[in-house]
Parts: sequence; structure tokens; C-alpha cells
Amino acid sequence: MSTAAAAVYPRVSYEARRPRFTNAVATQLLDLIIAKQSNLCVSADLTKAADVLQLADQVGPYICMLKTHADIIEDFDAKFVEALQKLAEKHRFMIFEDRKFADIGNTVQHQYAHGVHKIADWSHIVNAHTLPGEGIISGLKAVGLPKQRALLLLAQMSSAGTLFTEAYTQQTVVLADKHPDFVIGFIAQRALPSPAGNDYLVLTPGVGLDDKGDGLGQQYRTPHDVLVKDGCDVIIVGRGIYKPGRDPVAEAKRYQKAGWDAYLASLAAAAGRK
Ligand code: 5BU
Repeated sequence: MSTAAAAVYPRVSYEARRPRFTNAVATQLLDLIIAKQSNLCVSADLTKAADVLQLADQVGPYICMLKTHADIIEDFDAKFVEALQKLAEKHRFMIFEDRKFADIGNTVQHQYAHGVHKIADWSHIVNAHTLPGEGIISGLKAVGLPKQRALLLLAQMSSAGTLFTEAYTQQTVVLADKHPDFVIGFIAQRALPSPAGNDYLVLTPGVGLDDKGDGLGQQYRTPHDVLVKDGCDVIIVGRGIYKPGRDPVAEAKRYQKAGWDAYLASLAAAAGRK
């Protein structure tokens, strides 16, 4: 364990952090994480609605969140959305549409509220690049906040050769600090302290126990790496759970345990330093 890195990002329990958030999605998510003892978000990158729903039903008991890419689902429709929402209620998980908005405020408002997907109507959480500047956050917030939604900003990526720089990452945190009522955290590879003293959840993709990469630039680290060494909060796992030949239920249980054990280890490490 890298105590040096852990010392930079002291672990505070999910319970203690809950009152720091004003956005209802953040507190609801922390409640689910605590109640289910799961910091696992499963990324359901499947192209048939029935397959996404089947996976959601299988892994639902073991996750705090299901991440979707609505635009890869060939038969996406209102019936799919209704069924997904029912599963989210049945198993108690939040829905995160990984839309990665990246346009001017006016355009992203339309992309969020309208079109085929009407994302704001069903997804508790969406994410956005900060490349266009603050207008992207303001635009999404005008649509999402009245519907009690929340936003994550992309501050880092897991892929090899990413063009994100340290300055871009830091400026993304500064932008978040202007909208802590709507921005609840980041997609990033490590905890990102806020100059304004806000607390943010860090959701981390590129997590795998068995693979190191996918031949297309994805890079995998273990739950221990991201939670204990780098102070992240939620692990996002896709193919580690459902790649052909893997048993999604067994893998979801395995990643849930690995994620929770790593969280407990990070708490113990923080307590040991006191
Ligand atoms: P995987 O099957 O565990 O590699 O899937 C990872 C998911 O997370 C996939 O949906 C990506 O679009 C998503 N992702 C990522 O892998 N890395 C990133 O930096 C970001 C998103 Br942002």
C-alpha cells in the first residue's frame, strides 16, 4: 500500500461525508452505498435492450449504480426505460447515463432533455466534458436540477495516451466549485481535493481484477489501487463482469466484495495514521 498517496487523500467514511452534500442524488447514492455495502457501478455496454435489462436484474442486488450508453442500444424505447426504472427501484440502484456531453450549453440542453433518448427524464446522473467551458454546466443544470438530477465532470480518463493534463484536471475542479449544488463529483482516476473545500465523489472506470487492458487503449487497475492508493469512491466495471465466459452474478459479487474490502482497508489505513 502506498501510504504516501493515502496520506494525500485521507479517507473519510461515506457516512461522515453524507451531510457535506446538498444535492439529493449524492445523499441518496451514499445511502445506497452504505445500505448495500457496495461501491460498485456496473457498466452495461450491451447493444440489445433485453440484454441490458437481464444484466441489470442479475447484478442489481450487488451494485449501487448501473451505467448505460443509451446510444448503443439498437432497440432503445420508452418500454426499455420503464423496465430499467422498475429494476432500479426493485434492486435499489441509481442510473448513470454515460453521455459525456461536450457541446455548448444550448445544444447540450437539447441533447439532455429531447431527442430519442430524453435522458433527463430517466437518468439520475449524467456526465460532461468541461472543454467547452462553464456554459455546459449551466445549460445542463437548468434542465437537470429542477428534475433532481446530478452531474459528474470528466476530470481524467482511463485510456492510454489521454490528452487530459494536470492543469485541465485542476481547472475542472474549479468549474465544479461554481456549481456544487448540481456537480456531485468527477470521473477521474484519483481523489481531487477542491480549493473551495467542497466534497466530491470520484467514480473511476478502468477497473479490472483479471485483465490489464483491451487492446484498444483501455487500462485496468484493481479496486485496491483506485480505492486505497488513490482515494476514489466508486468503481466502474464493465467487461470484468460480463465478458463472454464470465458469470455476471459471481463477478458482481466478487467486485462488490473487492470494492468494499478496499474501502474498509482505506479507512483502516486512515485510522492507523491518526
Ligand atoms: P470496461 O468494459 O470496464 O472497460 O468499461 C468501461 C466503461 O467506462 C465504458 O463504458 C467506457 O465508456 C467508460 N469509461 C472508461 O472506460 N474510461 C474513462 O475514462 C471514461 C469512461 Br470517462
